[in-house]
Amino acid sequence: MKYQRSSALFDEAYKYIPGGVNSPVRAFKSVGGVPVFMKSAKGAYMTDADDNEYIDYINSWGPAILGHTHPEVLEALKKQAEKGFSFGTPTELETEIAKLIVENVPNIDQIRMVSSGTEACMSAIRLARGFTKRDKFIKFEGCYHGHSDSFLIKAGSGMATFGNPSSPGVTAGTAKDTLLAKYNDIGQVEDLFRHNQGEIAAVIIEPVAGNMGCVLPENNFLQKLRKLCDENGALLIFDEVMTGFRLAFGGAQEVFGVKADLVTFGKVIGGGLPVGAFAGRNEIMDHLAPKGAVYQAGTLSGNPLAMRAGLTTLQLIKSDENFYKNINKTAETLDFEIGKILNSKNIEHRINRKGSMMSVFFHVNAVSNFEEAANANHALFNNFFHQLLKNGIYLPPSGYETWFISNAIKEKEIDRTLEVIQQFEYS
Ligand code: KE4
Repeated sequence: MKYQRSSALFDEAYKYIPGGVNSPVRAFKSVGGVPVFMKSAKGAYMTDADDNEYIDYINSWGPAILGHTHPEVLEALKKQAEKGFSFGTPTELETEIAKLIVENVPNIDQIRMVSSGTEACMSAIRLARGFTKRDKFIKFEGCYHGHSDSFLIKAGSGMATFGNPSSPGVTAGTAKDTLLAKYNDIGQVEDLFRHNQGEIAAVIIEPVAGNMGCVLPENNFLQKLRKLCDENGALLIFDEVMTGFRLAFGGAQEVFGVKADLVTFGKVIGGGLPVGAFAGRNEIMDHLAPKGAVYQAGTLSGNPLAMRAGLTTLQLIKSDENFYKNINKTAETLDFEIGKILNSKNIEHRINRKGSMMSVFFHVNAVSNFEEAANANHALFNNFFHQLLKNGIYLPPSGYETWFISNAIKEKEIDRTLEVIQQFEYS
């Protein structure tokens, strides 16, 4: 692989864009090396500025679940663009996609569109606070809900204390209302409710975590959170920015049979265009402006291009009765075959997978929370990442991220991926 163009482009970008990127994870800081600049993508493949081609396991961090530049989405987007890009007025299209989502995702009556997952999660917490008239909320170490201040918090010393800012610019006043617990540790959540009685507005969780690598709920963790929230008058918020319309058409609520009070979305529902959303039952959503007093707004919320790309994507998924069976089967095959290869090389590892989300952790045999994810051998992952990259396979550039399988990845791509993994010298 030649990277001259990417290298030159990175130097140029570095002059005008902080760190040369518009989102930190793209800078390859975790895996090292020069980030590859992509110029086009189609189906299962991306092409970089040096005309190298890659099998894509990021798929824009989830949105390209159909594969890149699906012809029917492209056609629909072209037609929509000819009618105008954004009006700042209500449009029928927004109702059409809202109706489709409300009719197919359990326990929601209304949905508000925004332009990112960050906006969706930030707004959901504000709405939960406005609805419950409480200030604090619980999140889990290793879960990421976007970059709004309340979420950029690391664990304080001891679980009864408050969180601490994990980024400059986040105030202690903000951090004090964010409580942290370990993913899959229901005892810590019980303790937080006990130490903060009547003060906790919500628990927000990635029902399948994808931001510490893929980590699954265990021992009915979600069901136990539901019970604790009911007992303490707190709302349960499922952050389904990743899992929404990826794990199933009804998302994680459908897969796990657990009712959330608010659900956030992003990624897939915009088909690759900027989008986010949050949804819930009427009793809660009616508190949102202009109907209620909880304010939230956005110039490009529900804009026609993102709505058309998202609606067409959802319609294509819904029309294919084998869609989830197929992408889940692809992930299952990769999981099984990669496991066979690593076992044959006596490489201790853990592959966590749910549906079409998966991660490979090296030199650990179980990963159920952030601490265990951090104990994996990330130096080895970084070598693994670069071995695949130089052989035309693009993984998420961090051992703390999740692979997103698209419906465009088929036997040919699986075989090539396994061939390269087989050849890797694990040192
Ligand atoms: P955005 O603001 O990036 O659209 O969404 C924030 C967000 C919220 N909730 C979950 C569960 C998420 O995974 C995300 C964003 N995911 C990351 C991937 N780890 C986006 C990639 C990036 O930050 O560039």
